[in-house]
Amino acid sequence: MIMRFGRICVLVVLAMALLGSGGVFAASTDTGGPIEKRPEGFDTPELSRSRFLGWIRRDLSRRIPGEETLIKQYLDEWEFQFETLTINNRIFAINIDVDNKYPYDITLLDVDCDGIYETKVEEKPGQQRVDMAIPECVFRVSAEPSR
Ligand SMILES: [Ca+2]
Repeated sequence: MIMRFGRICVLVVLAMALLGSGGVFAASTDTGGPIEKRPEGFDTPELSRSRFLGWIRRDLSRRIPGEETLIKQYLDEWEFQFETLTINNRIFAINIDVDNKYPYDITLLDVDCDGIYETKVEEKPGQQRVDMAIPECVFRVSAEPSR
């Protein structure tokens, strides 16, 4: 089991390295893409019913001094791949693949760290990539004393 898991991790990391960026946080151009807002939040994959594939650290330190983003990749119960993006133990975005091809097609974003993903960015082939800012709240969380 451990051997098999290790191989999956390596494959995932290799795939990410070969294909460059997944998700909207890596490469970017102009804003103004297909961003949809829904105050009550969009549906997110159910982590408890998903299969954990592995994790990677993506160095975003050019954009975030001293911080690394932890990315956990999963297969959901319908075999769609998705990944969660975490800084300071806060998941702030979920990238979802709906066509089994990189890059990820949909990003759900929680812009105020309340656990509700009220922002959806859906990218279609041929469109320019959307560059979303990382929510400020993921950095504030760590500065607050734990209660
Ligand atoms: Ca929110």
